[in-house]
Amino acid sequence: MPCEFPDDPRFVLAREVILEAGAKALAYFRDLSSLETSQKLNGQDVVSEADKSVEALIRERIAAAFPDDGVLGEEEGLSEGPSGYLWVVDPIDGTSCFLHGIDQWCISIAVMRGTETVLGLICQPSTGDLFVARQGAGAQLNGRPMEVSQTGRISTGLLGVGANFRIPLRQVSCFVQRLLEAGGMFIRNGSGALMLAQVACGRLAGYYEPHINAWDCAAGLLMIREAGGWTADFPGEGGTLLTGGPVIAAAPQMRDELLALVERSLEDAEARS
Ligand code: LIP
Repeated sequence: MPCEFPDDPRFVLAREVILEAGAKALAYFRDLSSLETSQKLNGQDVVSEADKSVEALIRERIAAAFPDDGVLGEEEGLSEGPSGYLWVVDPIDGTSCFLHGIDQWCISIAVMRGTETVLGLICQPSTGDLFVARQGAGAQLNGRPMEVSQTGRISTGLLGVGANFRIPLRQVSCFVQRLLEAGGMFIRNGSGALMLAQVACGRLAGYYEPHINAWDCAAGLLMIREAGGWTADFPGEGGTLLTGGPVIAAAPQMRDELLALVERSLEDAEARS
């Protein structure tokens, strides 16, 4: 498949690196028995040598080609650079599925120039899907233009919902209740990046997670905007790239319905606290 944006040297490198990193991650995925893991927040928030090794590879390739660029990675954090470009990297997004042998995981790479995300790439090695976007130049899935759903509504579309232990659990349970009461349905696979990519290509009608990290969502949010979708500001009021924040994204016809459900569910959660 030809390079989608061959005139952008950072995109050309990012594309080469995400495919190389995907092959490395897939090799680990096919032999999980000897993989060393360790807990972060709790038993549901685990990191493995695969995450660390894949991020190290990505960082090495970026440093060799663009030594003055900064990198923000899930496992090694922020390395600043003087160029004004920042690479935002999740080496394996959907670590939980990955470690349980379920193929719902991906690699996510975004490139920011100043405060703007200008490139986004998400690769799902188990299916071979490569989602890409460049600011102002559209979004593509496997080399073909992609666009958000034109018909999905809360009562007919499928919504991605993220859940984690970084926020009060009521925020998730209250949202799911509101969604089901409105006739909607959700899936959760533990990979915010992959769910956002599925919104960008029209498979999901939208995505909500009360808290997500920049490395999970930067690439996917650009794709959704370039594919004609709506995204709430990230990380939102009071948040930073390092703290993260809520993520809300939808096909344009779904925006108002989804926003109303989010706002009402947060009121419900507050009332139960
Ligand atoms: C995951 C995110 C997901 C969130 C999970 C986890 P990881 O990232 O993509 O949205 O719900 O708690 O943070 O840890 O698999 O890279």
